[in-house]
Amino acid sequence: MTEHRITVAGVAVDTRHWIGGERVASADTFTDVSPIDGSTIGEIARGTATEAAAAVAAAKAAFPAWAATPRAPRARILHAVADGVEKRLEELAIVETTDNGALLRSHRRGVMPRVAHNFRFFADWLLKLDHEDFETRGHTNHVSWDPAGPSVLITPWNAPLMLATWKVAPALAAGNTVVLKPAEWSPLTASLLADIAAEAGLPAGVLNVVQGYGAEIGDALTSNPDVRRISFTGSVPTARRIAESAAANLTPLSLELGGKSPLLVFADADLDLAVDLAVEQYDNAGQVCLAATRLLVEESVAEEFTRRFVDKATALKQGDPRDEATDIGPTIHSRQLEKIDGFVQRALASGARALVGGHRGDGQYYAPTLLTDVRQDSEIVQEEVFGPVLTLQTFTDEDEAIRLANDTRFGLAATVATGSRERADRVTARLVAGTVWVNCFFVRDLQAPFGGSRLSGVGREGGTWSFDFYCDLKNTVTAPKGWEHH
Ligand code: TXE
Repeated sequence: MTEHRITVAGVAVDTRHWIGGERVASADTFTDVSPIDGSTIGEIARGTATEAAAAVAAAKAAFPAWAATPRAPRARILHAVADGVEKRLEELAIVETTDNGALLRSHRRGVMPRVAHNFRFFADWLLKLDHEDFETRGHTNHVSWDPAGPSVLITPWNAPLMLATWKVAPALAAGNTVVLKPAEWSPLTASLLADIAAEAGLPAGVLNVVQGYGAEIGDALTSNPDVRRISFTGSVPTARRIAESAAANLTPLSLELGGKSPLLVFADADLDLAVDLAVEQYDNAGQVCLAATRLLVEESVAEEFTRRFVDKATALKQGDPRDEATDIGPTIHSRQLEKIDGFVQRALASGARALVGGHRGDGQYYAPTLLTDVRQDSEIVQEEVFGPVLTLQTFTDEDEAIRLANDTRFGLAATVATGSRERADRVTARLVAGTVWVNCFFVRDLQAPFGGSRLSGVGREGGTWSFDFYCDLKNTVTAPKGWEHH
């Protein structure tokens, strides 16, 4: 018999789906493995079309009451979810690290506090969501945000709970009900979120969680005609499949996909800062959609930049992500490791040179890598690796820097290191990217629109943009006074 409750680093996790306020098993399971040492964590309910349909039905049934719940109590419940996240922060952090291998210290101090903040932010935003009425020839226009309906949220493994709650929090705040499908490589914290939400008083069916392989359960979720919104973070090929599946019902999509973002280092930059920004790209073993994986450095400072970068990168400590001193943990899965190494070995075979790394480490670890002598049209420069692999190219002037920076199919982010305000203004205006950072990286305010251009995505998440996505906007036009019956 399958054990439905497992203990992960001392924390009890239910491995079943969460549908309509109840734990539901599947006939089959899949094995969840820890990237830290390849050990088996447990057997997780493996969802099929049956559970997908049940979860959407539960979300549909719960929708009218949740949508009709006034804003203030809705916001109060979301704050209570945030309280629950904060109360169980240590547990969430250690379970996430065990499941996806990202650093425990980041989960403790950065990621999980932000998970709580995601709920607080959208709860507060809900309370001030407003558009001033305006007049048209004496008629009043009133804009309202009507909850759209059951929303399917499909999320990846690189920052499981963080990315899930970027979607769950605004969707719930907007008055929608949710079916969350976490990635099969890191399903555990979504199950804990279901517990926390229930304890916080979220009514049954408002948040549902189904687990399983995307290929087996995904289509049943995304093609369901009762689903009113689909929000997805993941890969481009999967996004295409979801778009095809959603096409029958023209279900609106929000797609946050990969990137191949540049870091432009100009000769007038503070070089130590630029090197720090570059080394930071190895965070989470490079498994970050925003990572600036293409270092573009002005030729006159390239040698010095490289020297300082190599010093810093080789001093990084790779190892157990639960150890506070560790800088880089393992890659998520043996398949991801193979994929990363495939990219690197093909690049080396076609003439690239490794200035740092260029090979696997022990187990599921990949050595932080910097490749140079790479061609702009080569695979390693054009395709997302999603591992600790950076490329280094040089440029001689601003035009060339911008041409190289914009010359991929992606447009998620870009970072500029320069000491000149005028240059920063000129360059940022010409970069194709959803987010541009100047002399900084990863600063993200939930008020700001977040998303990508080109193959990096469709739509924006954050602040008002999230509410616009999860709602059906309605404009009510009322004739001038004088028509009311008394
Ligand atoms: O992603 P998938 P994978 C990129 C990164 C990485 C590559 C592959 O380059 O190397 O994608 O990762 C679900 N219908 N990013 O294969 O398949 C799946 O179960 C519905 C960038 O893990 O896109 C999971 O929950 N859903 C990215 C989610 O999609 C389906 C983060 C993401 O998995 C489905 C992750 C289907 N047919 C990977 N097939 C980023 N933007 O940050 C799969 N899924």
